[in-house]
Amino acid sequence: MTPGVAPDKPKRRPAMKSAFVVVANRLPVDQTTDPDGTVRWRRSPGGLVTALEPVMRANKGAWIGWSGSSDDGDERQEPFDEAGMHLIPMQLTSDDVEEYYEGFSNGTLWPLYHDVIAQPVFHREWWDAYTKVNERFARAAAEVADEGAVVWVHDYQLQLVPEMLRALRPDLRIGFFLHIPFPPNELFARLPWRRQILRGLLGADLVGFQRPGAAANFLRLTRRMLGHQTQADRAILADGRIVRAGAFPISIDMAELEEIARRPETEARAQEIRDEIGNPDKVFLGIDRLDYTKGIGERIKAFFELLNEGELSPEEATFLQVATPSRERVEEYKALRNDVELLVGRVNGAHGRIGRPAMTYLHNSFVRTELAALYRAADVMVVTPLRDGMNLVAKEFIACRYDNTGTLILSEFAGAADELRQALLVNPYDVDGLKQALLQAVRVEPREASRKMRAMRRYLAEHDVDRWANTFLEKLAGRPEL
Ligand code: GDG
Repeated sequence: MTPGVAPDKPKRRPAMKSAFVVVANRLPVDQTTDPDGTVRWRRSPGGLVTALEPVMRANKGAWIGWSGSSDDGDERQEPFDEAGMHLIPMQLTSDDVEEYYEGFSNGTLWPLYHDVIAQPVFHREWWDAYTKVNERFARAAAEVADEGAVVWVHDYQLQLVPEMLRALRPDLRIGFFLHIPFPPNELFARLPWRRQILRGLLGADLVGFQRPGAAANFLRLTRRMLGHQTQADRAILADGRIVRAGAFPISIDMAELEEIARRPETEARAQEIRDEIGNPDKVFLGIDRLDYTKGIGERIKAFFELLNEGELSPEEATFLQVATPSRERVEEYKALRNDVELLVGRVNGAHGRIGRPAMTYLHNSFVRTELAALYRAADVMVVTPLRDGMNLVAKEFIACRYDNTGTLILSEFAGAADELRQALLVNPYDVDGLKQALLQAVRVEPREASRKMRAMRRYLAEHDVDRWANTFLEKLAGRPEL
């Protein structure tokens, strides 16, 4: 069955049409409620919205996304304007949240696309909900897009939107960007709805991935599963339409973060953090969403073994791990939290002293200025995902090290490893290798560390998030030569 959508009666009529439309699972704003019950919107921090803001302003851009709240139909959220953008909130019911978001997106696709680190769960009801929610997003985009507009669809929650949208509005130029990895046939083939997903993506004119290997996986799968001809970076469909696929590694707003890092109050806070954790010689830092893809347990285990073996003492080095709460209602995430917290307890039970833990673990989220202070307070950033589309934390650390100090330990399974070649690259499954890297980072010659940091900063200054967005949009605008 083709998931093309029959034109539907518009449910609301936005006052304007946009030449540029972003479709993403979330809106770039968060809803907050004052004590008196007034609902407000606050722009959520993040590179994507910063990068797209100029394009949005220049094109009367519209952004379609879920507001983050679940609403079973009592109160409709109308489109509104904020920070130069026309925002169109999509309503999700609590069933949608359970089946489309927590279910198919985070219980099926997320583990499947991340090397099956956790077992993906396949439920037909979840797939039905995923299809229905994708249809609603596609209709909303079809309604707001001006004649010939550019529509940029984001991420794994919305992979059917390109095809559905093309069926409704063949005049549009449609781009899709996947923020997470795209798996090879050996894993992707398990998905009962594998062909539907591929067809969904092929509705776009350009499909962007973080790494070249992911784009190659996608093209190989379209050939193998759908029988399309492929040539270099493109698939040629039966009707002659060409779909391009390529790598567009996402980045960060380096200038903005560096500016925060350079503020005297950030430096003062960084010093305060070091004092509070007892001024050890070296500070290891991890900052991650609490997710099983991030390899948090592996890095703590490596640190624990170094302490157990007397290779490191808590006076020499301490570990600061921020684990931002994430997807807390999904079973796997509850189990992960228990595992990590048990391990932290063991480390501190064995090596802490009264008032002086061997490692500090914070299950909390922080404002950006505090994150910048943490990046400044650290000596060694430990980024060890078992699989990661890109990993922006690695890039943010580099942005904050304007004095060319600090060492980055980086998993070769993060997209960032393609670009940050001067990092200490590790296989996160290899605990001995991780231990060696931790020791090497503690003992590195300052001149050597500084040479590497300088090279990575030079690279990042040229490859920031603006360049990422512009490269993608320019490629999307260009007619593919035949
Ligand atoms: C997906 C892909 C890809 C973290 N804690 C706090 C906080 N953060 C911010 C970080 C960073 C972002 O969240 C996390 O980005 P990552 O890239 O590390 O990871 P995912 O969330 O898994 O993102 C990933 C990314 O999409 C972009 O394409 O790189 O591979 O999985 O910016 O700073 N921000 C605030 N408080 C916190 O406590 N304010």
